Amino acid sequence: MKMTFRWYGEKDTIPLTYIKQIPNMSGVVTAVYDVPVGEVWPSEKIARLKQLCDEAGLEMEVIESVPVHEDIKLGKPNRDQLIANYRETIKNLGKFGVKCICYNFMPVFDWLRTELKSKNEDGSTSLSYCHEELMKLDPKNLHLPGWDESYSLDELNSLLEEYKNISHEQLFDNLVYFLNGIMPACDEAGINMAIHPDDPPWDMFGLPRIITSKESYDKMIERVPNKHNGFTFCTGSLGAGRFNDLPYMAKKYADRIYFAHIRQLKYSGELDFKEAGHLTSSGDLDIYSIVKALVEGGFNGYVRPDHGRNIWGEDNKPGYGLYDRALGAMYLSGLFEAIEKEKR
Ligand code: DNO
Repeated sequence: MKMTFRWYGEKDTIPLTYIKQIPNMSGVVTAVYDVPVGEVWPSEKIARLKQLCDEAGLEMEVIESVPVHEDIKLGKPNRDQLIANYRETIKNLGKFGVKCICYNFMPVFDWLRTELKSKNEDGSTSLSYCHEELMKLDPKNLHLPGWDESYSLDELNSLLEEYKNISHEQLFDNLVYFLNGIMPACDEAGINMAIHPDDPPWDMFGLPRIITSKESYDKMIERVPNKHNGFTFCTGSLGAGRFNDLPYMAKKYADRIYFAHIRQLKYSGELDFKEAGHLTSSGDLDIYSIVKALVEGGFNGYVRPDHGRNIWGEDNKPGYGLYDRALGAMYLSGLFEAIEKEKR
C-alpha cells in the first residue's frame, strides 16, 4: 500500500512541503488542469508537475483525473480521434513514471452534494447530500469545488438533450469501446486505469449512471478482462448505496483495485448522508473491516484519505482541507500497519 494525498497543482493552497510532513506520505495524486478536455496533455506540462513533486520528495504515480470527453461517453463519430488523444496522454504520463489513472464515466456531472459546509455539533463542517433538495436544483446551474470541469449553459442544455437517447446499456457499451481503444496504450506504458464509481451511485436528473455496485464491477471485468482495467474503490461513493457490501467488494476485487479513496459517511435518511471524520466510530461505514478486507484480498495499490471535514478554523476547499485529511491519513496508515502485521 502507498499512502497518497490529493494535490490540485500549483493553484492548491496546500503546499507540497506540508503534504510531505504528513508521516507515511509517499506521494501526491494530481492532474494537469489547464488543458481542455479531449486534448493531449503535453509532456512539458506533465514534466513541470513531476519536477515540483520531485523537489518536494513526493512521488507522482497517480493521476486524478484524466477526464473523458462527453462525446466518448455519448459514442459520437469523433470519439476515435478523442480516444487517440487519450492514448497519447497515457503514453506521455507513462514517460514520467505514472502508474495509475483515475477517471470516471459519469454523464455530465461528477460527484453531487447539496451542502458544502454543513455544520457539525463540534463546530466542524462537512459535505452533505439530501436527495429531496437535490431534486429541487436546476441541473443547468450546478457548481461544485473539486470538479475537474464545468460547462457553459448552452453546452449543458445540448448535453442534457443528447443524453436523452442514451440508455444504461448504450453508455456501458461506450465505456467498453473507450477502454478497448486505450488498453494498448496502457499495456505499453504500464499504466492501470482505475474507474471511479458514480457518486452517489444512482441516476441523476434522468442521466444514466453505470458504475454503482458489484454487478457493475463484474460487468467491467467480464467485458474488458485486460488487467490494466481496474477500479478506484471509493468507500464514500459506493457506500452511499446501502445495497453495497463494502468489505465484501473490497476483498473480492482487491487485485483490481488500484486506488482506494477512503472516507466515512453518516446516513441521515434513506438516500441522504453527511460526510464525517475517517474513524469507524464516526459514521456508518466500517472502515476497519474495509481495510481488513482489502489487506486480506491482497490489495497492493494506492490509498488516499478522501474528503475530510474543515476543522480547527480551516476554511479550505470543501472536502479538501489539510487538517482532517492529514488525520485521516494517519488513522488509515495505522489501520493498514496493524492489519498487515497481524496478517504476517
Ligand atoms: C471527488 C472526487 C471525484 C473524482 C472523479 C474521478 O471528490 O473523488 O471528483 O476525482 O470522479 O474522475
